[in-house]
Amino acid sequence: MPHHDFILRDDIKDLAPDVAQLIQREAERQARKLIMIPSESAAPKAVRQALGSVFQNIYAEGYPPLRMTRDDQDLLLDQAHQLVYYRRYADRRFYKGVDYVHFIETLAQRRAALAFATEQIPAENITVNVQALSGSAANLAVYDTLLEPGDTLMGMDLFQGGHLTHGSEFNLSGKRYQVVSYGINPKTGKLDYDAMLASTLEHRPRLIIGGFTSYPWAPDWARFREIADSVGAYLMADISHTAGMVAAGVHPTPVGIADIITFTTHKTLCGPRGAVVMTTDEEIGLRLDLAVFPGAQGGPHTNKFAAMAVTFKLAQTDSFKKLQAQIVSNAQALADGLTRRGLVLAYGGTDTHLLLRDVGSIPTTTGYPLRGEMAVRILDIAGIVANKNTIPGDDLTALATGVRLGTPWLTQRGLQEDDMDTLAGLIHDIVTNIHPFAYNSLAGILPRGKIDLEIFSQVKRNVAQLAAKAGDEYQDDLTAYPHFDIPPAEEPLSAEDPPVIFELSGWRASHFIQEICTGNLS
Ligand code: DSN
Repeated sequence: MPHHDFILRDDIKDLAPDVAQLIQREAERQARKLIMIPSESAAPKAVRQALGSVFQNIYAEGYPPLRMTRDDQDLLLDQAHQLVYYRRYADRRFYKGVDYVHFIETLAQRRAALAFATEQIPAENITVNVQALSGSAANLAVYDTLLEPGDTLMGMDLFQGGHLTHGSEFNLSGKRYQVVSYGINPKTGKLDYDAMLASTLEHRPRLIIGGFTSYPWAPDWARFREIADSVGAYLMADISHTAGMVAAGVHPTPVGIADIITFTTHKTLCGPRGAVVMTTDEEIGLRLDLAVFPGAQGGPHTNKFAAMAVTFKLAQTDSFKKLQAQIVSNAQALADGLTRRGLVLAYGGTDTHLLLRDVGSIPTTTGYPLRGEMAVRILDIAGIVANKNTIPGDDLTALATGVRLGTPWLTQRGLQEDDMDTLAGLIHDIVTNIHPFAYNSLAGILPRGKIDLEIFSQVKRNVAQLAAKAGDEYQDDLTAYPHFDIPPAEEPLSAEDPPVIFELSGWRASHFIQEICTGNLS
């Protein structure tokens, strides 16, 4: 082998053992913890093989031939037929060497259309773009297609479940366009369509965005359409969170109702990190293509096309449909388990893959309120991974009082309704036993929380058991402290046990004591 060749062929374990080890640790973390971030899922091995394939090496600025984007799957895969065109005619790519990229991109597009086609809207009527690098880029490209700077767009209030790109002041969407938000009716916990209509008539947005990141109820797409039509607005559906459930037919589809649909492919779809934009309006589709490339980005990630072509094939299988139905049943079982134990859910429940616990409503012994951040930090150390989230009533992200929980990943690992009930018990044991307090640091007053070690250790052991029961492809040896630390069950301390004495000195001793003790000893 020529000397210079080593770098192409050697294994990551030899070339960068530190990186290989971190990958192995992350794989172990994913196996040993119960991941309940609703926007995360495990991409199947076949999807990751496609992502790691040699398509990664290729630039393909431009688009595949329009002709191929209209061919059905059989003709698309007739390689001899397609290569004749490739060799004979110029196409819409800026670089050559894209013989097989044409196949893989159009296959991803066609399979995406097949996965989302309905009885009324066949795949050939759906135009698909798979190039946007991720969901935010896809949404911004849609705005660039349909709006002029300064136009008004309407989206769900960020504090009630909207996404950053639906008009947050910190995002380009909120800086470039006028933003009007809609929200829920606090009495019902559900989206207030009447108020949305009134606001639409008043502000006359040019674009209405339906779709949410942390609102747990299914949208009424026909109602969204009616409201958009009342002022001639475009309707965009951002179904990033629910795309897997939509493809499986267990969640309402906006296909045939919305003018344009965006979604990421790595959430309930369980595919690569990427995004799709779909429309049944071919003219909008062509303009959207230009807004993505060259409007917003250069070369697409062609390895992602390969991973999407695998993902959308899997999304049409019966086992994927069963998985998505089970994700929803599991979320409902979790919601029931939490409510039965007296915990309050923001929005009152769920009919999707996610729910929000209102931790601010939990009575505490210290007089300080429990915040989402404290709850999710302690849950994470116990082995349950979730994120803090604003819920209706919150007005500061940092002090969010919601905890967002989702069931996609655990359902992929085979957990079912009875496991969700066990999990509800473990979550309950953690969040109802946190003692919030305020830590007077040099940076100011910081909200913190403490929990009794016995309760915490017991939950951690039970989480480890549940994670071991759940399926996973992780095969390597299990690591111990400092990476993973499962406390052994210990005999409780008895009066005969010798006391342990700590001697503390120094100017920060009182800070330290205040930090480690629930009582005010300082
Ligand atoms: N960050 C995603 C989520 O977790 O919902 C949305 O982009």
